[in-house]
Amino acid sequence: MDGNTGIGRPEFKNHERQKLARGRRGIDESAPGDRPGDRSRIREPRAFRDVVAMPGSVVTVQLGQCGNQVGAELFDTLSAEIDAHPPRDRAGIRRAFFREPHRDEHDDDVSGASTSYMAPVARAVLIDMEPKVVQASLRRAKKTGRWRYDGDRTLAFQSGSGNNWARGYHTYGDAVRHDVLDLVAKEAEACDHMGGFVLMQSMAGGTGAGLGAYVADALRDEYPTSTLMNHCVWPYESGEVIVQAYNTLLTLSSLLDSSDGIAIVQNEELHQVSLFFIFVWAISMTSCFVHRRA
Ligand SMILES: Nc1nc2c(ncn2[C@@H]2O[C@H](COP(=O)(O)OP(=O)(O)OP(=O)(O)O)[C@@H](O)[C@H]2O)c(=O)[nH]1
Ligand SMILES: [Mg+2]
Repeated sequence: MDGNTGIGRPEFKNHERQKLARGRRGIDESAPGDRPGDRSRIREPRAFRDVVAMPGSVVTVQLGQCGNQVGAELFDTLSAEIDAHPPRDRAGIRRAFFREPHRDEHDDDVSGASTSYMAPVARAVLIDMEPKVVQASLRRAKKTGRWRYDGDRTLAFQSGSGNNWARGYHTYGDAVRHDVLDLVAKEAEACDHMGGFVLMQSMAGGTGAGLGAYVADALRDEYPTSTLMNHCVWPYESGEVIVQAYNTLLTLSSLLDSSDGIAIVQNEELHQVSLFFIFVWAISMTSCFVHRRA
């Protein structure tokens, strides 16, 4: 006790002081035989351990309109990042998200002529029940001239899931399971060291949300030890799909069982960022893309 002020200061016995000091240094008290200064017992922060556990290549699966549009934007940004980095750092990013095309690989251009096309290929599988978004993503990537998608890693049908989560999960899920796993396996086999999967999808539609949840379950079954991350777009609070609240809830509850981590991006917040930071006043799903190139 401080005799002058009367303000209480806790008094510690010697062994209590040592215990406190060890606690501050992060030494695990519960482990037997620890000694002060024994650095092997200092706890490693969990987040860092998780990050270094995923150093290999990443296979991205883009699902539905949103997943395909956001995925194309991701690869475009990554390819710009590669150019912006010093040469010694480029190889790491490139190897993680892109693969080299085969020497004899050719690509038919719009005019039908076969041209040698040696741009890096995104390690991606593109899935949508409507063909137009997948086709637009392929064209858009090719137009950049810096990277491209592999046209053989796409799966599209003629009609979407109509914002019906159950249709995406149960009807299309069972129907396309084999094809999806086959495409993903081909892309995974093209990696020297596969670090894990990233699924990109919205939570409000039928394909990205419903089929996306099904694909996450299927990948968890097929690759039980691989890291599986989901990048999900949370819908606007109102004014979009009438069943968006149900679709979002169903997606979240399904991904909680299968995914190792869910990164959620809210459309409301994206809207604010576009408005106040990059000054896009008439926002559409392609505004940011147009703005960056303006
Ligand atoms: N941020 C962002 N959100 C998008 C984009 N495209 C669609 N969305 C959002 O995605 C939700 C609708 O999901 P879609 O991806 O269009 O639906 P889908 O997965 O194709 O499913 P179906 O069309 O029902 O087969 C809505 O909340 C949209 O706001 C995009 O490019 N960017
Ligand atoms: Mg759609």
